[in-house]
Amino acid sequence: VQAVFRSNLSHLLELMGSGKESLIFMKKRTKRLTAQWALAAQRLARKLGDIRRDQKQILVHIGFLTEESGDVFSPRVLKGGPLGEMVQWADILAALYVLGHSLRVTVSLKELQSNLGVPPGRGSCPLTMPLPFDLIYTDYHGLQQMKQHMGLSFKKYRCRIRVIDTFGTEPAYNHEEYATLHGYRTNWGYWNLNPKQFMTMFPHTPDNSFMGFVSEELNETEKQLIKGGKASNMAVVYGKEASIWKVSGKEKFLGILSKYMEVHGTVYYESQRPPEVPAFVKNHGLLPQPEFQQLLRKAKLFIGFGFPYEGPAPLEAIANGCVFLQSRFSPPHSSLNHEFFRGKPTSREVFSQHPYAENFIGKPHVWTVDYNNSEEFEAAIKAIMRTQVDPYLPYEYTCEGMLERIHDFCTAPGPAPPGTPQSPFVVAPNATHLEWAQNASVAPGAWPPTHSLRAWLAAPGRACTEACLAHGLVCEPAFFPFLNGRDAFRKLQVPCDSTESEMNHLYPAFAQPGQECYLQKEPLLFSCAGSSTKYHRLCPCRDFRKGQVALCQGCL
Ligand code: U2F
Repeated sequence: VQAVFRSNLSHLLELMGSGKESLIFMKKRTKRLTAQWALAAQRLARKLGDIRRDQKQILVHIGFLTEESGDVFSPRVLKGGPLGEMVQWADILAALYVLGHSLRVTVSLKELQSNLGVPPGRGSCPLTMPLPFDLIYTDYHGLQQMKQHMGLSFKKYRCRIRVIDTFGTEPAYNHEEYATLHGYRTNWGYWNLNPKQFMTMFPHTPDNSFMGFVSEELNETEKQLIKGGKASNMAVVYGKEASIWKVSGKEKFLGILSKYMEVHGTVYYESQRPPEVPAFVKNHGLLPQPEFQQLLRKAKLFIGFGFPYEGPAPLEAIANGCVFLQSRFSPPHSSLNHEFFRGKPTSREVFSQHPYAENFIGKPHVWTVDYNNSEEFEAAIKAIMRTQVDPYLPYEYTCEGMLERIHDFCTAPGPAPPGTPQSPFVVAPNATHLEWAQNASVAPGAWPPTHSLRAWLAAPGRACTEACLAHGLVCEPAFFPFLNGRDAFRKLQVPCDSTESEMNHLYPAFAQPGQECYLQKEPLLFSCAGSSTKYHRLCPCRDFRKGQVALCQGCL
């Protein structure tokens, strides 16, 4: 069956079920964004022309909302608890539905079992039975439940699973044997999936897929209206839960801020002002999403206190014409030194509250400063008050951008099979850089197209994620197989005295002392993330579209 774009979301709202506060929040959001989704669908349809798209049977099992995994989120929806995950799931559902796929949505173990055809109450089903879905979107909780209740089918069909994983899972943590042997085993990880099956909220590492979410897009008239209506001395604090306001040094930097601006908050409270919120702050209490947006439209500044990490709110603030001010983390936070990230299957270092805002948006919309340095902080406030900024939303966070990206995931044939034979390279004048020969014979339909491959030998201690970015490119793990051979080393003029093939998430790589070259033995361990001062890593990079980093320039 061919997939047809949909613009009426009322059936989706029915599919989403009801009862839980989290579902109510998600449905309100979907309803509010219907017109935006419809418009985006129209635009993408025009762009794609008459490309044939197959309708997929998709199960969406939202594990963290099931009672069986504790559902700690739903009771906190109206109390300042996290909403980012619900924002994202609402948008995933909307995107898949608008693309014309056939959806089932489950938020309990019972519903999951009945959709999978597992007899309830019998625990796991020992037999492999046909799976009536082409794809299953779930999260780590859902994955656990499926493993417990699908029996052998779980293994058989696991390539159909997509795991929504906010902060990402690096290959070293995903590979069971490797994680166990080398200390990368965590409570979440080692599922031996293809790392691309994990889908993140922001484009953290290209080892995973970038799912994202959306923020409301403004038309020109609205943008002008907002610019005209800004109160230049109004700041809103990022933090809907009182605990976020317990931050050291707050008196000092909030004191400076309040000299220049009126400080507003949207902190949840029961009957009286939480003691963490100073008296000079005008607290509106937790606001419903549309009212929160209205507040952002009036404000000049949205200021973060360091937590929550990587949420949707800063993008909304910037889309509504605010400047986002956040603290720089030095040293960076990671699973090695911070409670929040401890046990998460990633060693990514987070250099500020919102690295995406810092690196992909930046000034004049985003200022990242040291809050302990009063001069730097005060100078930033003064500069921000002087600058005029336009509302800005990166394309990848618009409805159209999200549809375009997911459409691509659904249709792309996936990474080239490991062990693809070596293909011709051209050596760039600078011998540390290879270009894929334009006329190289490659598998038809391979994605991303191999002509976008650029290979670099990274400096010691540098991860491929960074090495590629330093050249204005992104690391593309699908291209690792093309670099994993003697041929690639030779073309890069790397003098290998010996070559060994081993399991190591940093390989292919070159070690200077001893002139040894190392190849990757285990395709699941190809990883853009990770570095060691011992190795020059061999990095596959590709170009990307500005505002849609998941896609390369010539690949739609
Ligand atoms: C992030 O979770 P949060 O949900 O805490 O992220 P936020 O950026 O604070 O906000 C999410 C939404 O809350 C809305 C706002 C955002 O879309 O419009 N909101 C609101 O409705 N009313 C208000 O008064 C204020 C905000 C992240 F998303 C999660 O994945 C992480 O688990 C969590 C911890 O790092 O951070």
